Amino acid sequence: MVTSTKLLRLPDRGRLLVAADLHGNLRDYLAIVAHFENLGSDGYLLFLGDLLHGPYVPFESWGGHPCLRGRPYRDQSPALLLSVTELMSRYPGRVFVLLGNHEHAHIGGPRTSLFARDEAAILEQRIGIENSSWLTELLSSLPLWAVTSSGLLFSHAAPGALLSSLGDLDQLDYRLYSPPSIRADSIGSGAGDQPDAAALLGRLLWGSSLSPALASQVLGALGLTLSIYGHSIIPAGYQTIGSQQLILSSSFGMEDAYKKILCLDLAMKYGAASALRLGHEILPLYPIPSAPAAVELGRKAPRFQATRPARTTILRPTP
Ligand SMILES: [Mn+2]
Repeated sequence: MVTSTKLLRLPDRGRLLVAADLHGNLRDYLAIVAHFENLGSDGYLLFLGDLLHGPYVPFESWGGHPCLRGRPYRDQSPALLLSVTELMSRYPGRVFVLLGNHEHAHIGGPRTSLFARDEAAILEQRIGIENSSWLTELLSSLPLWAVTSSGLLFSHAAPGALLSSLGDLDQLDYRLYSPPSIRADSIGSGAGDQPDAAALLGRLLWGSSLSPALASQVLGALGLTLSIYGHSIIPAGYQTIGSQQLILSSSFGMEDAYKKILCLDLAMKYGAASALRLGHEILPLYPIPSAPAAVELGRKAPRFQATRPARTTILRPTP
């Protein structure tokens, strides 16, 4: 497995669990970890970004905001960050996080303001200066895209730019960003339309979907077949667009009963979005299955439990 800064190449075999858009929901995060640990030793876990920045609103006013659907929770981004870094060190090379626009807000992207005027500033205040510099280092190291040799592309938002090769991602600098100046459905209309690196990043982190024709262009140029991303709230948990796009909603803005994750066979070639079937590759987040596989195999089921800090600095979750 080769990992460059912006591009993650996933392994060729094993099972991959994919989840999108947690926005500080620790309960859903732990449910995803339980699914992952049930996969056993050939399991991998990929988060499609936007782990951070959840609601601070009192539960009484839950529902007054369009994103406040489902079971009320309070933002637990600090605890979630600590937990995911702990998980990465517990399972080296098996847990991955892609950069979302809410992570990007901490390292050069536009400040997000879903629940506060500047969510990045608020989170950095909560965790303090020392942890904030640790956070900057962590987020700067996150890849933007993940791909498989079988042709899958994973990203946070719709892959809204026509690249000539995956190597084009290397020109990106997370500190350099300019907002998309043209509509996402007009990308790549001509050879002279190549955006600079800052504009390219803008197109890759904020788009909600692509037309089937553009998805075909973007994926075709890279030899890929199917694009999977989050970023938008899909009330049913997932939505396909044409044959080459699937949008996944695992947590944020969702009712528990509709939250979805993906469980994919990395050795399998999924030629079209329709190859991802509800109940097979597309799974409900809840209820969390028990771990019969691990017990049957007679090995000790790994438990998620913080036994030691991942770094010398410890993030303190607020009550
Ligand atoms: Mn997003």
